[in-house]
Amino acid sequence: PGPDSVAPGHFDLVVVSNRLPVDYELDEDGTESWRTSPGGLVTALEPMMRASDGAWVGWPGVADREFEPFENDGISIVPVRLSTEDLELYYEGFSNDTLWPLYHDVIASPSYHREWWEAYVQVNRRFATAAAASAAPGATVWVHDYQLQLVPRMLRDARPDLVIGFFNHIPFPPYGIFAQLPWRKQILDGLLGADLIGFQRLADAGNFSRAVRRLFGYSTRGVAVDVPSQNGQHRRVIAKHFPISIDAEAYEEMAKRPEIQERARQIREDLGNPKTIMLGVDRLDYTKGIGHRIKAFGELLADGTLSVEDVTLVQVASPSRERVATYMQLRDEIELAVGRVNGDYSTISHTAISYHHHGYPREEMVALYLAADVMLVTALRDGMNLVAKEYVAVRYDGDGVLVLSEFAGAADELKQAVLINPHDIDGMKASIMKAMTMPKRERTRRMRALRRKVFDNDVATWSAAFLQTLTGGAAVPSGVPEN
Ligand code: GDG
Repeated sequence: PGPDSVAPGHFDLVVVSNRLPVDYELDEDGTESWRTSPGGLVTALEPMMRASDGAWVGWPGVADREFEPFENDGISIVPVRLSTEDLELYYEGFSNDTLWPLYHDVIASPSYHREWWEAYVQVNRRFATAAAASAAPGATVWVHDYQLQLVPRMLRDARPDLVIGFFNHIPFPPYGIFAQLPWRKQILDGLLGADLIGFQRLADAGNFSRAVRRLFGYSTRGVAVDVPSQNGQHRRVIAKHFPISIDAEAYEEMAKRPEIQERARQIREDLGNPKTIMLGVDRLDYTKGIGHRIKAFGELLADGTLSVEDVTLVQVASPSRERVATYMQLRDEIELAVGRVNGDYSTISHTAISYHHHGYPREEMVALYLAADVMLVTALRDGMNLVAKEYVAVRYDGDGVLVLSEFAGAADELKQAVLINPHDIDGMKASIMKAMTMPKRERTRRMRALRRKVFDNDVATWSAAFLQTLTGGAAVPSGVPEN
């Protein structure tokens, strides 16, 4: 049956995201298994999913394989099939080479290809069909992120009985940039199928409402958008910001484990016990400003303000989207820059930049956060940036300085960080020095304020706020964790 004639399923809460919260694993001896990938979103939604008969619809991470729905850790998993070609056109193409750069202020130039768009429509339809077939009558469906912006409309057409929410994890661009998109109207119309559209920042919600006014002429008031329906009536859609967060307590708990603290000490020692350890943790992505950070650090070494005897920059650049050409180029650029700085300034005993193109276990990330005196988050544009919040959650010792780009959504909340404009290299150098030389009392005062922010709005608070707004409070699935 087509998506317009789907029989309802039996789940009261359906989460839809490109990637499922489980990874498919195939051992050398051919044994197949599923491993839960412990993201913040899963942690936040798990209790509600368990309490309210929830299902998660998404792609299991292997191409060209059909899997039957199954249960994992009390959550029903509904796998959506993606072919190798879908991955090339819908995922690497339209999602990561059209929408990603467009929504991040065209830091890289977006490619517009009609075949990519067609695949995006087709794959969105597949997700919508799977969600519609899973949702019970009147169920709540929560769709996530830029890969699935057409799903809300497709779902509403197939199942007008559903309550539909959408959350955009990345920025929503200003109209002057969004307007480049050849399919801008279809995307807005897709999103407007939802009852609630969530964004990271107030500015993102504003950009969205402005685009709706410009392209459709619908009237908007505050967070409300009135979408005309056939009979001269309006359907009210809410577009509002809900800044995402992390499971702050879980990070703090890990930071307090003796073996992780021992590992942090070990890291410092292995780096030669420098006076200051600076840290960057990012997916290797052009939005993260890794090159700008290395330039500032290199200049501080070049002009003698810093010496490798005293300072080391640890940069974790986890592998990302390695089949997209822009990302291959970026890797070459970053590794050339790192090699130059290390070639010029490292000594046999002291490395200027300890660079790691690896993904690490979460425990190792926490040990790194603990070991770092200064955390550098220098994104050119970022929806939120969870790394900034993780660093803060880990520093229960009240020490450590967060240097944070104004262009990360996190800067709207984390105002007691040392805020920087990463495009201003001199300004960034001055801020790095300020962070390095900040008196203990000021470090503690700022960290305490930052921690309050992160613990007051953790990921459970975030998801509860979104779902309560979506369902008007009443129909919120029971078991919403209290904070
Ligand atoms: C998107 C938006 C928004 C990184 N390397 C390793 C590792 N990580 C973890 C971090 C953090 C996560 O990955 C990255 O989250 P960010 O928020 O920093 O950035 P994006 O991946 O771009 O996420 C972003 C987010 O969605 C949520 O809405 O904040 O703006 O772009 O948790 O710790 N984790 C492990 N090993 C690594 O090597 N274990």
